[in-house]
Amino acid sequence: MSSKFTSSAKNKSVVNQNNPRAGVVELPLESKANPLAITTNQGNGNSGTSTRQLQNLLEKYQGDKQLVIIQDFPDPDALSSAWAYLLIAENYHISCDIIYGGTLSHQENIALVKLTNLPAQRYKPEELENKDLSVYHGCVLIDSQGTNSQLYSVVQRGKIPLIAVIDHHNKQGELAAEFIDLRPQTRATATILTQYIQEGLLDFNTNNNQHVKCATALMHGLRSDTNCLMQAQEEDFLAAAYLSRFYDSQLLNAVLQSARSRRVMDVIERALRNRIIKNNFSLSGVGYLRYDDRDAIPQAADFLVTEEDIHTAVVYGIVHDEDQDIEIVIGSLRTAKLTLDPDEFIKEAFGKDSTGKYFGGGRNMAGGFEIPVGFLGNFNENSDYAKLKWEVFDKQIKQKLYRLVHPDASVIQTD
Ligand SMILES: [Mn+2]
Repeated sequence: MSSKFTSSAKNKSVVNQNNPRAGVVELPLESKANPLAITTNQGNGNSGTSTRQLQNLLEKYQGDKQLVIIQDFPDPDALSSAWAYLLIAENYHISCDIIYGGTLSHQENIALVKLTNLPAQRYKPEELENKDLSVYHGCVLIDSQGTNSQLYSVVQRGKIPLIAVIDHHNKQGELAAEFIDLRPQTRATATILTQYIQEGLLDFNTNNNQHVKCATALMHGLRSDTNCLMQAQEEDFLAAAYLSRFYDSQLLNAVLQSARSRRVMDVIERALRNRIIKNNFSLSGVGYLRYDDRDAIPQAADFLVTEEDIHTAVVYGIVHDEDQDIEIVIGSLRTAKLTLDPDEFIKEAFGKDSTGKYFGGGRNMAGGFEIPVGFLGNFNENSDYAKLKWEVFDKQIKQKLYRLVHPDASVIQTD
């Protein structure tokens, strides 16, 4: 959101007087300038009209395929709003591809995309140029008016009609789109998309994982464009209040822990991909890690335990300590189950070493273990050997955990 509009709701009318480009004053001018436009929302908090007009548009284009373009360096508001549009459009049997021309540079954005599986694809302009665009019946600009996207001109040259523009930035120039919903005094595009959903374009449902993740993304987008709601206005708070019924606060928290490096994110991604779920336990081996990244293991466990119907997560990997040139299996347990004592669980699962010392233990809600790889350590330049070694440790740890998680199951059949 532009810094011009940092006023509170109280002095909104002052903004309108001082800046004719903002709010209701602009409406008649814009309508004239855009004879093609179905609507230009005045952003006065009553979005019902534009919601109905968007609905008509979506009904008209049922079965189509659309390109959703967001800015080259997408922020959470753009990413989440584009995703919400995609889900709404899907509801009307319109399939969308979300594209951007630059990179995801901020940790939080990488986190948002990876942790929610947000379906946005990066295209270099020349790549898009070589792509067959004729499969798309139209394009849509979200949280953008095309000026901050290298891809928009490629799409224009490809003669893909601009169907809709949904944005909260000041008007950047003339746009000939069938549906234009520009609301310069709305703090976040996520607020606009949330209003569409709330007004019936999509039936958000907490049992739908995608909806929960999208609501979480929208909450993040809304927060990040309003400086953690400190610059939010009534409509943003109302949108946030609505999203609060569906979003996953722990997932949002995971996204917000943005100090994590890219490699840490990769470990979390591996943990997500490799997880095995048994009796409400989520178990995941992440393979080899650099010593600097060992903290990724507890972070991954923190994240896995946030999954629906999971009360306990265990994540482990082989960490290489370059300084001492040793390898150690490091694992973390996180639990939300009050009756599970992590200390007892870890001690029971892994027992003691030859000197009588436990391999690990725990505290309230959390535990960890460290098992030296010892004689089998290193020599990982031989990838077959490294792979075999990981498989042995992975299997051994799983067997030990399965005894407690699923007492009847046996990992290795000996007959
Ligand atoms: Mn925005």
